Amino acid sequence: MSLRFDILTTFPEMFGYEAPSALGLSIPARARAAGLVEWHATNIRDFAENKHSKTDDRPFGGGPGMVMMCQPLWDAVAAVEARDSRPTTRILLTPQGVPLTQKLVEELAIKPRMLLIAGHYEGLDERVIEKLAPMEISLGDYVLSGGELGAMVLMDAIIRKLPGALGHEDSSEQDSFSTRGPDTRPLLDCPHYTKPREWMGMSVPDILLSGDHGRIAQWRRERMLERTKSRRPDLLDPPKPRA
Ligand code: 9D3
Repeated sequence: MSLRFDILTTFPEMFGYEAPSALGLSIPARARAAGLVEWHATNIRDFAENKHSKTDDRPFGGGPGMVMMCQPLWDAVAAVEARDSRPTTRILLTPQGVPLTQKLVEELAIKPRMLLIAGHYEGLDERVIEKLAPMEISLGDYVLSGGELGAMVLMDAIIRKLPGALGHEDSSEQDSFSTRGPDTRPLLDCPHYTKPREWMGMSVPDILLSGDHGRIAQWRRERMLERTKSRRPDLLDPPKPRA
């Protein structure tokens, strides 16, 4: 059975199946057309039981911004989870979450069903987080306007790991960040070239035209190490002892 994502958001239009949604093109669109994945965006607002279908309110204790109320989200989760018999892995996109890594993507890519919660406010009322007990995932240390783009990034990364999602089955194994050195740590990718052989006075490294696949593989490996050393030395550092 195919993977099912449900997204809870106050901006469901961001997840449209056709362009301009980022998921309406490229690999996610192909995977969906092939029946490998489906996604359904649901408006949390449809579940608000107050007069103006409000989903947020001012924070107790004062301060800027709005806080997402418990009731609409709680009822939205219950309704959406009942639409399919498979249990969901609940995920909240939040700056307070664990940073998304390829390792986490690969762990999630084997789940049958995920419920992604994207907030667009200062945050959710802590009590509904406690009750829902979702995994909390962050995209990294910068500020987004809301969790929706985070949800799409996560979905994209997961979808391309599904068996059959890529044209050639080995290409996701070759990714930067799943490419393993002899010591099992990931390396950055090497440079790539295509036609023409000469462009604006710049030529392609001779070795790539040599036909010697052994030496080409060795050259690529060296470039990967060199780039990783200069751009991402952190990837070559010995793993830090856990706190
Ligand atoms: C004043 C504190 N702000 C936190 C840095 C408030 C705040 C800003 C932006 C709370 C939420 C948001 C919206 N961001 C997300 O929902 C979000 C996010 C992000 O901002 N950065 C990285 N990953 C993520 S996942 C969801």
